[in-house]
Amino acid sequence: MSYLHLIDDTQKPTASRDSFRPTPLSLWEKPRTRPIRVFLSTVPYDTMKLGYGINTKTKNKKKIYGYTPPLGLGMLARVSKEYGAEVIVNDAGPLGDDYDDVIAKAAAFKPDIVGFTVFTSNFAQALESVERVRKHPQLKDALVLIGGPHVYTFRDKTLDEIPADIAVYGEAEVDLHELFEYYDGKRDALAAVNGIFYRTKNAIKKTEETHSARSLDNFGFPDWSQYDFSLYRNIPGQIKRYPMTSMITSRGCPYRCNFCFQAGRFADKYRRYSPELVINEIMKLQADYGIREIQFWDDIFFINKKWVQTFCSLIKKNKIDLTWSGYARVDLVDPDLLKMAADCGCWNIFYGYESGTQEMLDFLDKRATLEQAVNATKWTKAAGIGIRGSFMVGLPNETPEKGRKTIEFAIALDPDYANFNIFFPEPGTILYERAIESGRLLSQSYLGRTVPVYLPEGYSSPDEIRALQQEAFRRFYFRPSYIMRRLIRTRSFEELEQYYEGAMMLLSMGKTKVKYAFHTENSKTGQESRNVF
Ligand code: B12
Ligand code: SF4
Repeated sequence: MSYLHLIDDTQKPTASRDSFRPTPLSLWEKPRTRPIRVFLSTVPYDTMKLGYGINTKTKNKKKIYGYTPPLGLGMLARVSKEYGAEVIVNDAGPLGDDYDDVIAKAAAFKPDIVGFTVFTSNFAQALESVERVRKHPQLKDALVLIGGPHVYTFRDKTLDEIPADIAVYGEAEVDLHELFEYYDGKRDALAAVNGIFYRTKNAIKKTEETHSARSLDNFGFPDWSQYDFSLYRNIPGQIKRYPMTSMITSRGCPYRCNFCFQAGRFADKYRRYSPELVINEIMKLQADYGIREIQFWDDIFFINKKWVQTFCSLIKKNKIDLTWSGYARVDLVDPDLLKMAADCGCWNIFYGYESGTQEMLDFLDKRATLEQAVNATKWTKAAGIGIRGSFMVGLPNETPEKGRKTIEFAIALDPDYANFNIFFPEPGTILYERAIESGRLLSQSYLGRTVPVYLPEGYSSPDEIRALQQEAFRRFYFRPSYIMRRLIRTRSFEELEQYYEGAMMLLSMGKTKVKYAFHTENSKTGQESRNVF
């Protein structure tokens, strides 16, 4: 592809080099006449529609739900500013940006570097975004970076598929700083910038890993000034008070559930900020932005009792008025811990229950029991904390009968909200490898998460899985006792509106008709299929 920047890391950069110099040339000016300009963006992607198959258009107006601030880009903005660069974070989803909007904003900023986050789910949108940057006359010289979960997994292949210059394949704080140093001549060659794949004349080259190199306390927190907090409204029922933000107090997960990206081959090493630093940051967020609620996105917020105890005691000591929620494992909570959390503002916990049969939990290497799920649920309710539960249907080895056991278990546990996800074999995980080997991946694979992409032996068709998911939502949410309870507990018009919209969203799920075929080598071109459903 002729529009790609080919980088020759064997030569020191000089302004006289033409075809292989990294662009833009302004980055090489010595002394630099202006700071490096960095435009960081998420790609246009309607999370609710494409991620959950939910139509968010209610009462003839589109409401934007399902977004929280892109913390990764905020971290990179912080690194950029600390280096002296000028930076903008553009969160396309909640802004309602389409490609033209993103590209117009980028062009207006005249960036030297344009960076996009790529998820596997939004690969197509990332590809389109990068291609448009390449074609835009005012952006064609910008260096294009990509990073995020998709790059963690697909590594050098991402540069085969997306015409970016550099792919950062892990967490990027250190790598971006090193890239800036390279432009300032403090690093001899791109080969000395760790954690990246980059193009040379003949090949895509990889540099050393920086993965999980530093303690999180040294990284600091995102540049919060990049976010317009009024934009962020997560799914109805997930947030109690606004303005809200999300926050991460740890990275990685020490567990190895075989379906989970966090346990995948390229997952980060587990690390956590100190509770004192987190509390400090929360107080700053409240003083500067009036934040009233935090959704902790840690894979397991309640992983270490001592950490949570210190965190809670600091909330009390500093009289912080905060409501918050986080993820927990059913085997890691106890009544004391839950009471303490409730007492310092925790109003909701998210449990990954996954399945209603022990056989499936063991198969998933979840290392938790149904009994622990029952106890954790009982204790959480007793502490006065609400529960969101996540379940999966359409798992390998599952049959519709076992799937129904999951529905019945969810109803018996009776959390406040339950999500029934169709199993998605996440690239980089053990179950993904097995799904490939089994030949039961469907050719709709990466178009979205709203349809089955894997057909277990026990199901006759993908539509049977979708029907089971629908049945799960219907049986769980449209129970008269559930509806009554929700209505009785409703305290404000805003809550009522959220429940109404949540119900409308559920009713709009799964309306699209999809044609499937088993995935084969040629499926991408649509030329071959063994069995069409
Ligand atoms: C918060 C979150 C969300 C939020 C906000 C997303 C956002 N814009 O950041 C919301 C709710 C919108 C969301 C939605 C979805 N999410 Co999500 N989400 C997360 C979560 C819990 C935390 C992300 C985070 O903030 N991490 C902390 C920051 C500091 O790390 P980071 O984002 O990875 O960023 C670092 C690096 O990746 C890299 N990097 C990131 N971007 C860029 C860009 C450039 C240019 C460079 C150089 C580097 C770089 O540098 C950053 C700093 O080190 C992760 C799980 C996790 N623990 O990471 C899942 C996760 C990222 N989500 C996931 C999924 C599947 C989804 C959905 C598809 C779910 C759905 N059914 O719709 C949607 C898709 C949304 C989309 N736009 O495509 C998967 C992604 C798997 C994959 N391979 O793509 C994850 C890993 C969860 C999981 N275990 O499976 N998500
Ligand atoms: S499912 Fe939860 S506990 Fe298991 S690896 Fe993923 S984040 Fe960790």
